[in-house]
Amino acid sequence: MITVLAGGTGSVKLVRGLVSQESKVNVVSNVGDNYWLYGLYVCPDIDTIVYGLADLLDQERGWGIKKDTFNFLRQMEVFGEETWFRVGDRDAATHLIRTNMLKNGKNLSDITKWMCEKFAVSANIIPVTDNSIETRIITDKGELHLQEYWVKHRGKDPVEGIQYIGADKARPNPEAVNAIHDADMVILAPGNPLTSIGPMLQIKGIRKELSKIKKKVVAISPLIGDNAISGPAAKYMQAAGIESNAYGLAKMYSDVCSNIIVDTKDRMLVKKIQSLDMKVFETKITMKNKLAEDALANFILKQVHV
Ligand code: FO1
Ligand code: CA
Ligand code: CA
Repeated sequence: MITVLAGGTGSVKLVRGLVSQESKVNVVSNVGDNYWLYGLYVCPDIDTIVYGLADLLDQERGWGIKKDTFNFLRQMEVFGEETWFRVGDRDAATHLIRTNMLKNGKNLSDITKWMCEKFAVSANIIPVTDNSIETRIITDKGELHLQEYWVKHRGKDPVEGIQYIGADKARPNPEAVNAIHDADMVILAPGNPLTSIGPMLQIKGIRKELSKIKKKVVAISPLIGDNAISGPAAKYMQAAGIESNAYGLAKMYSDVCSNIIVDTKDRMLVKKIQSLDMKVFETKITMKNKLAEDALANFILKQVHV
């Protein structure tokens, strides 16, 4: 049994590769990106994994449902609402039903389980906590919710820091703790280390459980050289005072993780990472197609012995 800690867009390809090769996969999902929109509770990372595993994900965008329509959003525009967050019609149904279930007293874990059944997803998707965590980006103009910074303002302002509101008080999902404890291997997906994996590591119970079994934890770098394969990871790492390369990542994860997979192009960082008492594995980490997703998943499952 393997357990993956995952964000959304940067993580879904690897999660899909792993699920195609391993029968029992737990996905512990970030909730720091979650966002209230028009009274609807949107959970981008959970939904990206669910849609990705259900083969419904719009792969080009990396979020939302493929071939979705946007009539609901256009009507909200007519009503004078802001429409920078592009919720599709089918996607909106997901948020609406989830919000209703929350209002009827169900917790996010149970709702996510129900959602997996409805979308015929076999992996066990576990929100890292049922409490609220909000990732906030601090800029020179003030603090913004991650979605406002990245989607509304297109990530253009310089970043001064990152905060996880609620993380220190959040109770880890007991099922997530067990999934980490019982796994033969725990994988930190190549999601954004600060906004996808970071919020989960900020929850004390999760961090503690990982540190106990760190010999079994394998991180996949989302960076090649000084740059992220996609998204703003490098910018956020620099803002947090972390070197934006595989070494900086390894150092950031060194309390919770003893193994890291880096791209073959980062060979020159291997010795330096090993000095952190970490095992380093080299392979091609970009996943441009299904073949590459499966190849990386296969490498992790067959070549990395923990
Ligand atoms: N990302 C965008 O860049 N623009 C959008 O309009 C957008 C809409 C959206 C709707 C539903 C959903 O689940 C995710 C969506 N995302 C969108 C992606 C999401 O905001 C990601 O969490 C962030 O891009 C940060 O990883
Ligand atoms: Ca995300
Ligand atoms: Ca076991």
